[in-house]
Amino acid sequence: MIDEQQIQQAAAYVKAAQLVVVLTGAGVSKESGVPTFRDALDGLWAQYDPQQLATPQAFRRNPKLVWDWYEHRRKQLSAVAPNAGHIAIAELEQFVPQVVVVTQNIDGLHQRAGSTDVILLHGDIQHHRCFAGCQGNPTYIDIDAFAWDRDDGPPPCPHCGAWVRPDVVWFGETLPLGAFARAEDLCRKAQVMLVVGTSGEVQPAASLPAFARRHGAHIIEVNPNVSAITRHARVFLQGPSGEVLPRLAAAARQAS
Ligand code: BJW
Repeated sequence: MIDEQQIQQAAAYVKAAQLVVVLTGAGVSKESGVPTFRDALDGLWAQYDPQQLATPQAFRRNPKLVWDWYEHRRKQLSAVAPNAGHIAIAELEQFVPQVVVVTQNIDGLHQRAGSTDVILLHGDIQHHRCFAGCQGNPTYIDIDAFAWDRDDGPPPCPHCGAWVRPDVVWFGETLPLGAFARAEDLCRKAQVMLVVGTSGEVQPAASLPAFARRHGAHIIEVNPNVSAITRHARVFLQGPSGEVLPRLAAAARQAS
């Protein structure tokens, strides 16, 4: 149980800030019904390890398997909605001069909740591109613009015939051009970084809280569990983000 004093302390930092960077991970979407990255897979997918599927090597080895996993997750996402945590983050924009969400999530829920400035570090599951980057990297492909047998796995790229892949960042791949550089630049300037629902295990996103702290930001973490980020946190609000963030946003709104 988080005591009110911690919420008030975090709210005072938020209220005093000109720029708040909100770094999010899979935990922020947990209460929408989206499993976190390290949750065990269920149903047909229970035998697979997500860390083994989210790689270019896995896609090269078995494009249909990896494609079907993303199709399964896209279907899951069509049935979920932003939760109170996403909505509270979007509401911060009403009383903080600048709020930028830097998310590792590919689910689009921050945008759907109304956050207006969202940096996608790991891409977007709704978009697709050519695996070979044949017209320059990335070569985006609209998979609804042509027909193919959806039971066969990924379609061929209409330009070059290579596989089409989801526009996400797999292990060993570099982050989208400009996204990480902008996130780092904002971390240099932010007075507060709110870190929500990430294990802090995956680089380079995991390096951002320590970087922001070195540049003077107060780190506020929201997570039901201790993470690799907790040691950097000035305030650790230990609990699910769908409960903690509305309390934090309400306290910051009152204070302003
Ligand atoms: C709640 C909650 C509730 C629960 N409320 N919270 C330096 C050192 C060591 C390794 C590396 C390094 N630099 C690079 C690497 C390699 C690698 C890496 O980091 N590996 C580690 C595993 C060690 N990184 C990369 O390869 C990156 N690329 C790169 O660095 O390029 C340069 C380079 C190239 C070549 C060689 C070397 C360098 C790319 C990383 C891409 C990650 N992609 C994925 C998949 C995206 C697509 C998909 O979803 O399928 O992104 S992996 C996966 O992890 C996904 C996530 O965005 C990411 C982070 O996970 P996240 O969000 O933290 O989720 P979880 O599940 O780990 O944690 C959930 C948290 O929520 C927990 O803390 C819970 O407690 C909490 N929670 N309920 C709030 N209700």
